[in-house]
Amino acid sequence: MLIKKPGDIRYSEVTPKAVYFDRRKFLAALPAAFLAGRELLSPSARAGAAGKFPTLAKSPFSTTEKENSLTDVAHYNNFYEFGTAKDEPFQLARNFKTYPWTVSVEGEVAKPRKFSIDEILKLAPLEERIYRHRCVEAWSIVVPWAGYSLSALLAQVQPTPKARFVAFQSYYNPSEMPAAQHAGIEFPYVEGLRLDEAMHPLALLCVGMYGDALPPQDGAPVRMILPWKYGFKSIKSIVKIRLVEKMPPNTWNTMQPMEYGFYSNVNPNVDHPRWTQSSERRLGELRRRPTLMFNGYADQVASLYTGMDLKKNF
Ligand SMILES: Nc1nc2c(c(=O)[nH]1)N[C@H]1C(S)=C(S)[C@@H](COP(=O)(O)O)O[C@H]1N2
Ligand SMILES: [Mo]
Repeated sequence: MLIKKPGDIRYSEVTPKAVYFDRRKFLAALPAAFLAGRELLSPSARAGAAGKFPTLAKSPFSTTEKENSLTDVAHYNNFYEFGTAKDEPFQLARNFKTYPWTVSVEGEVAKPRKFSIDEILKLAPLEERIYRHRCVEAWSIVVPWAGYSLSALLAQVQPTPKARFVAFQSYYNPSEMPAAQHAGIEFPYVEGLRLDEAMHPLALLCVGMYGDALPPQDGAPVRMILPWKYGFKSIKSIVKIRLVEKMPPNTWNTMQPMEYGFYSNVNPNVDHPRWTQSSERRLGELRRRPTLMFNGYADQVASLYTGMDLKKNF
């Protein structure tokens, strides 16, 4: 490791990529004097360095499939606020300030309230959930996420009988996210779920991956992971969750309604108008593998959609 003049160097420049993304190893390798100069770390790295997760319960929902590497997952992202190329978010989100952070949970609830990220971290025991996650663009990843079921957060605010959907909103600040204006979609990024989907135990309120806080480009400090739906439903860097009566808008459906629906359940039998959804490429592999109904989570979630025409409700 090359450390000459700490004042002149950036966090990312002193370490090879693999180490840069493994803060435990990174911090262990640092001399104490250097650690004292933590101003060198990006704000989110500072927050993350203090907040790694020592004990994560293993989740029965985890797949036993081979995990992708942290380096792969953290260098290949969709986060249009920080650019549309897959390798842009990792560079452009580097200084994204994700601490302190507040999520407002409001709307059709008996007890609306704002949660600080520290409160969110303590609300329920954090679990490690190794999920398959599939982008609508037909690449997929297997990631050990950290979090707990969104239902634990929703229980805190007590949805009223009128609440039938959940609307999510991402953070947006054009001055922190200058690349967003070239993305071709509207911000803030919004998403939605039916209340029963949001309450399903698989719906993960996610605060970490690979045993540590989320890197900014993966949606720090808190995002959704919905493993049976295409990746764009898994909204990043959430600031607002609103319980509502009517189906809320979701960004990609608003932009291209013929191409992206509200439900967006992974479905190998319903192609995207411009490409097949019947197969996918796991990040780091060349071969294509068949895509499974509900991304392989049919046993758990198919009953949510009983009686629905999934070709119409794509
Ligand atoms: N706010 C926001 N959330 C977002 C996106 C985005 O552009 N902005 N992209 C979505 C898409 S298309 C995918 S595939 C996943 C990617 O998550 P990852 O980069 O952690 O793999 O995030 C989703 N969440
Ligand atoms: Mo995606």
